[in-house]
Amino acid sequence: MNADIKVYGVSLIVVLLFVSFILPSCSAKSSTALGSTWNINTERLPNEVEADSSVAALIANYSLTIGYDTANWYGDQTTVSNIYQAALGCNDNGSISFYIGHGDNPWFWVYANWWWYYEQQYCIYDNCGNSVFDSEILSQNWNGSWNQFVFLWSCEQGDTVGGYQSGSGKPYGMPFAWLRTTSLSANGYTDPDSSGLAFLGWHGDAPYLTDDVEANVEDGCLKFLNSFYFQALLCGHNNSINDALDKAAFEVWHTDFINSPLRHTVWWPGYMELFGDGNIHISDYSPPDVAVTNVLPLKTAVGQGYCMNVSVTAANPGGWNETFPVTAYINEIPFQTQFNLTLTPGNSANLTFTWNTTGWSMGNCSISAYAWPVPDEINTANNYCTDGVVALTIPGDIIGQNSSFPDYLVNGGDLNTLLAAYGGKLDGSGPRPYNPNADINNDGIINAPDLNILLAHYGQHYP
Ligand SMILES: [Ca+2]
Ligand SMILES: [Ca+2]
Ligand SMILES: [Ca+2]
Repeated sequence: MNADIKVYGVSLIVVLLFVSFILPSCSAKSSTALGSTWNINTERLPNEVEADSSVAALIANYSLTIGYDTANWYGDQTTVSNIYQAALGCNDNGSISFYIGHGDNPWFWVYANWWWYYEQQYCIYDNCGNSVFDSEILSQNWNGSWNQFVFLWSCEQGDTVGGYQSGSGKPYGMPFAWLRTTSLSANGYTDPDSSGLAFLGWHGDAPYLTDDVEANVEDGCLKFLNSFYFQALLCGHNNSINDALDKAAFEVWHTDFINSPLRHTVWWPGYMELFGDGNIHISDYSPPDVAVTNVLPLKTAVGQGYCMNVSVTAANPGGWNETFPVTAYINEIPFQTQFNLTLTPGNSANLTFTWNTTGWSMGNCSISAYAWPVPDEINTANNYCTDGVVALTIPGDIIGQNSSFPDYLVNGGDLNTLLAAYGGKLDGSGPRPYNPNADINNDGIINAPDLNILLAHYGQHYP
């Protein structure tokens, strides 16, 4: 009796440990990344295991970031039982699974209904090389929940959705085994069904990630997978599976998925197949992201010692409320920072910066602005924006002889330009159109003070 209680107690603890590892919360989806190192041709491809392992780690990282219950079972932990767990979606509805390793589709003689049938089944392998067949996965207790999205990077596992053998009636096919349905669109990319489920696999041979399926791109498949999961998981709010396939293919091979080497068989005999519904999103996550989308100097000429305004558009294309500083630069030297700009997701704001040119040297200047990165921001390429060249020149030089751009000379052309704008107001209420260059003292109106400044410098030039 005591022994029974102990055994029961130990197994309860084991069950609790197991459950708490897999299921910290009942509602969360699970993400599993598996990979078998068995029989990888490391003589020819010495970096393959490292590449495969890095993809599993990357998927696990992204999955954690977006709130999946995550297990990275690459290598040793790609056991038969963990493959079953992954194929069950760890009992979490809407889960995702990834496996990389060898796959096969052997034929068997099967005796059923008083007859022998020659039938094909599909299998992948655990880390020791033990096969795990479609029919074995299907014989597990499913418990009523399963995966939403499965990606098996293995030979042959995308040959067919599967179903029941016409002879023996035995179930077959990995999409069937992992998604528990046989009614998946055979082309989930161009003809997505509305099942809410998707399966990616290889029809025929799958390349190693460090094989080059196209001449000019080294490790293209590795780069593709990295990019695909980045788009599908970390930017999943904006990207369906189809979007992620296209964006990843574009990043690696500069074409969409359907025209990429994953589908075009010039270099590689196999091709990738998407079954089911390419329109699903496997994540609703948008990473934190801030940006400067526009920089607009409001003049092309500013007289030395006077001020000019720069309009900067800052944006929040990410998925979170953000508060961040924006700095404006002349010739990459900061001249003003605005702190505590707060933007909600998808919104932008126009900021006005004022550059006081006192103490700056004359010459053509570039204008730029920078949104300081927020925590966990990934895309910092859009944080910096530069646009426009401004002449820091003699006060009164507002136009060139043969060009609208100032020429560092104050003469009749400048005077005429100012007079043509005389009375113009920034708010548009003046009798003449407002010419920002002619508003030398930057007070919003072109009038006597501006004219007097010009006249005081009339005839001057630089150098
Ligand atoms: Ca950014
Ligand atoms: Ca001039
Ligand atoms: Ca003025």
